[in-house]
Amino acid sequence: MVVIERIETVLVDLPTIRPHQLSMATMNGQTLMLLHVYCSDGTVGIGEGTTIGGLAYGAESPEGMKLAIDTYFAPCLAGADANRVPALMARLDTAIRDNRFAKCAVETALYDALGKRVGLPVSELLGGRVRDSLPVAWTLASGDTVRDIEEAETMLDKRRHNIFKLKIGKRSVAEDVAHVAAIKKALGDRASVRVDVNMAWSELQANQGLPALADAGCELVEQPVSSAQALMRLKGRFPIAVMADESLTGPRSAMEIASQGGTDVFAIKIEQSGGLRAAQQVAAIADAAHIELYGGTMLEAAVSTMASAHVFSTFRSLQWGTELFGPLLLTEEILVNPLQYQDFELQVPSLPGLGIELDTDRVRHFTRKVN
Ligand code: MUC
Ligand code: MG
Repeated sequence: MVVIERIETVLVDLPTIRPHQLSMATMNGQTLMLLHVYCSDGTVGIGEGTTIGGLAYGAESPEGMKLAIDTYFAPCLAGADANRVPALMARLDTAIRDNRFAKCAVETALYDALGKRVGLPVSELLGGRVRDSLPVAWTLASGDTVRDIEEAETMLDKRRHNIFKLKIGKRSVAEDVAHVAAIKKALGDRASVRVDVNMAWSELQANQGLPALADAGCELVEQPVSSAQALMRLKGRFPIAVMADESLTGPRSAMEIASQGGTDVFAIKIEQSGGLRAAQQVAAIADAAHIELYGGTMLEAAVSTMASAHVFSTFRSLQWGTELFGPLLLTEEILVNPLQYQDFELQVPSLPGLGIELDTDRVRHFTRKVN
């Protein structure tokens, strides 16, 4: 039997290429909680836990995940059969409540190790991929309309992105709508424009903002309000797709939303779902309820971005593409071979496990010294 011998975690701090402005936080850097799972056959799996703006997005932080894994997850998994990933996750679910992001990091590492052991990519362990590359949106969030337009033009020229998500919700509804309209006017039919309000609007503001956004040529609005009930009330009211993000916290919430009126689209995130298989379950619920799919990000670096890519590659429908651009927002490369972004898509590797290798020197260089 191959058993889990030990689990090690580190915090890695990486700068962003520019300040990234969201309604609830401005990010100048990203902190990754990277973990290694060492197995008795010599295989080593890697996983990542990342959040947005520390605790600005949710109840877990990279520092908290490290503490939880070192103190509670690692003893719970030591000595267990490393091949039985669903059984290991069930064991964690019994022993540890919530901690969805940390669980996702652990499950990622367990599947990476299993894939390396049996010579299969994670996507095949998850039932099999239906695509080898994924469309990738870019987020315009410099806080400045002219700079955002320049950034979008550069991305179009490089053929890296032609879908743009604009972060709004920090300014007034009228100012935000003017910002979106200016960008859509500059880009025209060459690009699709969407917005993410990150829950900043009241239902009244959303009722004012959505029709104006639709008029401006914006095709989708992500989580304009915090209440799932209000989100569902907005669906179908204006000619703009309504997408759930923060309201989706795994299969149970997906089931509740799907059965109570639903939204047009689900932004599925592996960490927010509580893991790779949980994200697939959210996708299955969406499919059954005729809710369209989008592959979301927690602005993760390469490890969790690739774990997400393997999961999303198994989705039969992926009507709105993905936003797996996280590594491109960081100034530093932490892989031996960078992820492949070309012709508006991210390639999903077909090597065993996640199909990536960490550059250990660079990871060590950016590892926080006092953990
Ligand atoms: C979110 O709320 O979707 C995704 C892209 C981005 O810039 O921020 C994230 C978080
Ligand atoms: Mg969002």
